[in-house]
Amino acid sequence: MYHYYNPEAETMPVTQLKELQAKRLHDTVKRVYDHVPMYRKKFNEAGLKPDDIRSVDDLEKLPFTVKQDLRDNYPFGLFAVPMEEIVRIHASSGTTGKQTVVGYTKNDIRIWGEVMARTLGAGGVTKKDIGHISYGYGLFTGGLGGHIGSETIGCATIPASTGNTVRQITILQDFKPTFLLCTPSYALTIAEYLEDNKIPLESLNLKFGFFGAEPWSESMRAEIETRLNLKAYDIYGLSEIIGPGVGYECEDQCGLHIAEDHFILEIIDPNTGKQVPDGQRGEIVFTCITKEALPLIRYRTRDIGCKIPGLCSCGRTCVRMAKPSGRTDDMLIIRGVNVFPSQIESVLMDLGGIAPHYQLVVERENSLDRLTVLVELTEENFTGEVRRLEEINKKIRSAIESTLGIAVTVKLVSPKSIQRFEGKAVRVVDKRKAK
Ligand code: DLL
Repeated sequence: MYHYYNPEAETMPVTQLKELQAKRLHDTVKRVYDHVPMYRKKFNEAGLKPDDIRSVDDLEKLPFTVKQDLRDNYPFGLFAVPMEEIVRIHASSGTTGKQTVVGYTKNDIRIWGEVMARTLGAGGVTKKDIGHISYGYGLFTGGLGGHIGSETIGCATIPASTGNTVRQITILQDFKPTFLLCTPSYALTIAEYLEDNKIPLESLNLKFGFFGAEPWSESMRAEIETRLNLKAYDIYGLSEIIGPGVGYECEDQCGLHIAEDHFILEIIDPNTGKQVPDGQRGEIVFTCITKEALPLIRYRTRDIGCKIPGLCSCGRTCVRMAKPSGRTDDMLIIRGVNVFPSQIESVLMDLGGIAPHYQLVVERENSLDRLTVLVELTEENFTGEVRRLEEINKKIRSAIESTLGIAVTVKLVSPKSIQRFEGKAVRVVDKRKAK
């Protein structure tokens, strides 16, 4: 039996969903045209009036929005409502430039609660469950996003936030939450702490975990499910669109279901800007069709993903998206070859016997790029026996090289020597950029 928080919205007949999207899209386009100078200018330049947008197929006529637009209008220039309607502000730090600021009206917060309740509900959470939220509370949307979803369902909700793993584990043992929200890398840190301190999993009561905010592989999912004895769901979102709650998995764990009555998904070729056929990878683009404060039109996320053709057996009628494989700006180009950290993660996890902690270091030597993969050994493999270590190194190197098609250097490092993260993990150190 599948679970739904809002079966009416989630299983709405496709034709009805398309009509609803068309109406909401038209209304949103009109609203931004009337209230956001940047959009009025962009639409005028494209010779477009809101009434030209009558169906979802008209979406392609509209100009894109990019992160630079948010920066150019920092902090509040893209808000479509007066400041007195805003009840919340979040921001995402980003690695370069000014932070991206996002705002919410009362109704936006309600919608956020709704889509996050769908996310948790799809995994089987009911009001009898107890939620432990270990995403950061603050300007980052993870903590408060998880929080509102859990409270909207009616769960007892623990705002643990990040950090202090010892304290987190005491809470997990004493308050017995049944579900956990954090980044997949922090879930591993918790698992590691339990193992190192011989804390039995039976002293916890976790049934499900909702992990996201960074890319993670299927093999990483299997690792977390075993080591924490829970069902691990992927959750996807970004502050510019609403935060977590944009895409979520059902019990079949076969793709992220997009809350399409609120966000329209397109996959485009990042070079041409044209939509690509379902099943083909490209850049993920979202249009908000119910947001009031910051309804972004065709926002280019820089994430790479694809639509999964066909409907899911859970009965949800919305489109599904495959796990994002990375970001266009995380993609490393090494000697002309495109490399995503997630590809290397999959290779490492599939080999087994290696700790799920790794880091990629890219350097440039005599104008040649060099990729070094730091791989952490497990205690069992850390024997100090040179021949054994050489064998492991060779096995990893040839597995990575046959996947990527480029030469790499593998450096085995001792257990627990790679930095652990409480929030999003930093997997790549690109020393070429510093020069
Ligand atoms: O990370 C929102 C979030 C919080 C999502 C908690 C899920 C859970 P930002 O800080 O704005 O918002 O970062 C958004 O994170 O464009 C992706 O590159 C990445 N990302 C988020 N979820 C996933 C995921 C939050 N499930 C950026 N898989 C996005 C892969 C993800 N990447």
